Amino acid sequence: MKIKHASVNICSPGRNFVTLKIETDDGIYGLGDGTLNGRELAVASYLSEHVIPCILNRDPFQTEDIWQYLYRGAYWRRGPVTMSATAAVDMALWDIKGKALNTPVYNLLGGRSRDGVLVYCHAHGADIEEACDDVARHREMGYKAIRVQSGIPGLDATYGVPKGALPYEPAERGLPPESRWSTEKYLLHVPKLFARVREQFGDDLHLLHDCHHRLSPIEAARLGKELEPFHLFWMEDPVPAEFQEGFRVIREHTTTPIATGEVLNSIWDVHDLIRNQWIDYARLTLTHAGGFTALKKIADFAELYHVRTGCHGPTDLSPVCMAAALHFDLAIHNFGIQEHMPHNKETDEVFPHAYRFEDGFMFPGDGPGLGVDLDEKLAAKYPYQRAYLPVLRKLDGTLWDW
Ligand code: GCO
Ligand code: MG
Repeated sequence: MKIKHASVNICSPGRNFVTLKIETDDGIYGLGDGTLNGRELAVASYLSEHVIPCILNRDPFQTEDIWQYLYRGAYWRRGPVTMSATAAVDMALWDIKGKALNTPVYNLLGGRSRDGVLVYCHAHGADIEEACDDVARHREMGYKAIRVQSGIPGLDATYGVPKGALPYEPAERGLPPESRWSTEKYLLHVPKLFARVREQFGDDLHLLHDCHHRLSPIEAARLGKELEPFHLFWMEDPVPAEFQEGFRVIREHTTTPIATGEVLNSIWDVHDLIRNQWIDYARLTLTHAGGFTALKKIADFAELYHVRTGCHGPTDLSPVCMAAALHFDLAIHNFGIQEHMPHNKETDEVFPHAYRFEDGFMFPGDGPGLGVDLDEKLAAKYPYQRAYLPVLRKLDGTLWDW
């Protein structure tokens, strides 16, 4: 079997998605997600201009060699654009392998290691009251693990709390919107939020929280310590993730479990975090970290140090990535949890899929390959629209991490 043709689809059924379709000479095709929120066209052009010409006529079963060719062979390595493009190829090739062998991708990764994939959802509210109502709503839907974010008194906007009733993360059309931030106000508020949630919902729910890269190591240490009585499943991205040594300071002060990695894209970015046991959960995604071939190696390395996975699963990754993540999560031994933000109706229609949610768990489906498709006709009705994530400044105007 040979790769005969490959094309990049860019569509925007509510938000932008970059999908690679690889076709073989015997009629099988595979899909890969290369979406990088706010930088979509860079990946699309990296694929069309630099990657596709190099993979034509290759054997799609050679996932290891093709991955090495795109990583080592390019001389320039790592980085979110490169790794997302490489991931799109890798994902599509595993999809092809599964279809060619008539088996779900999880069987190629080691087979099922569990019955279903534990997922966490997002609950949020403008204040503690509203956040608790949203926790109750998600618990009713069956979720066993819930991330909780709330508005901060004295701040107009904060991460994780959408404007109005919108369920989605911001990626706004036009130029990046800006909002203001105060670490002091945030640190005073979050322990009150979790004290209230635990009081109302008891000990059974897994609770998570995302600091979204905004604290210094010692501030994060303080927060982790103050959250200990509420035994969180994890505290996410306490400090900017590229500062690996910063996690040592946090670790020295608190037993609150730490998760990071959604903005990282290679094993080298988490090497120190894992081997020093500074984190508990690695959140890299299949899309941004080079696909199955790369993430399996990261997970296997992490397993030695009792670090588990917690793949990023926002709506700015397409259902192709979600499907791929579920196969991965089902198969690897050191799976921790999977993030689940449901896509909107239009996205689900453009990407028909076999995966499903039931009673707090997700299941990838047992058909061949990844079990997800792309309706190209429908996708054409939703053309790309430039959109950006917000930019953050402190109250005095200093640029900060969003
Ligand atoms: C999460 C993430 C997202 C990111 C988004 C950026 O934990 O789900 O932090 O909310 O902000 O994916 O594109
Ligand atoms: Mg996050």
